[in-house]
Amino acid sequence: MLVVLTGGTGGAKLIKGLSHEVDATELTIICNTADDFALHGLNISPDLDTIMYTLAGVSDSAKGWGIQDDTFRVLAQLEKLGAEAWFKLGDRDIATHIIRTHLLRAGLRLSDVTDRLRTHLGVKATILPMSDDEIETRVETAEGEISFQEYFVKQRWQPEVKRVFYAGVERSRAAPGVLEALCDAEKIVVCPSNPVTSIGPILAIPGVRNAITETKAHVVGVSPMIGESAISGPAHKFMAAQGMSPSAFGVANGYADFLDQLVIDREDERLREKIEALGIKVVATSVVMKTLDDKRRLAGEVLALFEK
Ligand code: GDP
Ligand code: FO1
Repeated sequence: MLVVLTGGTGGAKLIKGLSHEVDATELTIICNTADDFALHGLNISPDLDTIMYTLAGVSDSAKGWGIQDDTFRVLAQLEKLGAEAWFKLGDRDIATHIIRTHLLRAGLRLSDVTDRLRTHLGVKATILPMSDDEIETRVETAEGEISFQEYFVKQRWQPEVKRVFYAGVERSRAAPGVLEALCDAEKIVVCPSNPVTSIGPILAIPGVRNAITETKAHVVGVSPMIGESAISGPAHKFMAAQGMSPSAFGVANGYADFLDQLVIDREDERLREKIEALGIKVVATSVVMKTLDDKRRLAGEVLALFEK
């Protein structure tokens, strides 16, 4: 059993590669839901959908989110009717949010809804939301506190980040199957996802960090950083705001209690010694994934680490 911890866009790239290298039924994906929010009365789970669309082969891989070749006619009409249009919901994507909202209102848990949606899309891998409870990443900026999507999409991650917290996490519970998957896993991959806003919320759920620290599984991480910057997006800003070094070393330090190995970029080779001093073995390769070949190659290299 291979268990993967992920956010949305960066994690999806490696998961795409992994899905070509392992039997999908062997794959359990634990996905961040702290970016979830409601808009136009709809429950939107961007990371779950990115992973689900990726595995279904319908994702827009150029944008990293949404459905390929989607149209935006509903959004145009919403805007005409005075609704907010900063979050670009595609017409086909909206169908997912309508069904999710309907089923949640009917009393189903997010984990049940996710399982139903992925089955309809023909996805064989198990996709588990990290929790069925509401947990929301809140970003404190100089201008006040905002949601993650307001920071990331509406404000294009420009405001200075002072602090990040996960509202609701203390009283949350891991979704059914999450702790069991971590305890029973032979192999765990921590995707090159944002350590603060994607992996951070998963680890903050009571019991999760302990499960991944105590598991007998071999735990391998992939760095989302090269030098002092994220490969894409604002992870370095979030890491700095949380007092972490914005680098592969910062990632290693943040995961030091459970990580056995970290895959870093060759450009970060100089960090090897410092990371290995934390008790984490380092593998340096190219961690940039542009093409499907890149994704498969990196996934193959990660999987090979479990065989050694
Ligand atoms: P989000 O939920 O959309 O933010 O998705 P993730 O947290 O899963 O991914 C965001 C992270 O992916 C960013 O910190 C990026 O640096 C990282 N990332 C994006 N593309 C790549 C890539 O090609 N290789 C690696 N190693 N990391 C990447
Ligand atoms: N990201 C954007 O930068 N702009 C968008 O308009 C946008 C729309 C969108 C619609 C559905 C969806 O599932 C994701 C979407 N994203 C958009 C992705 C965005 O939510 C982030 O990449 C993730 O939340 C980060 O985890």
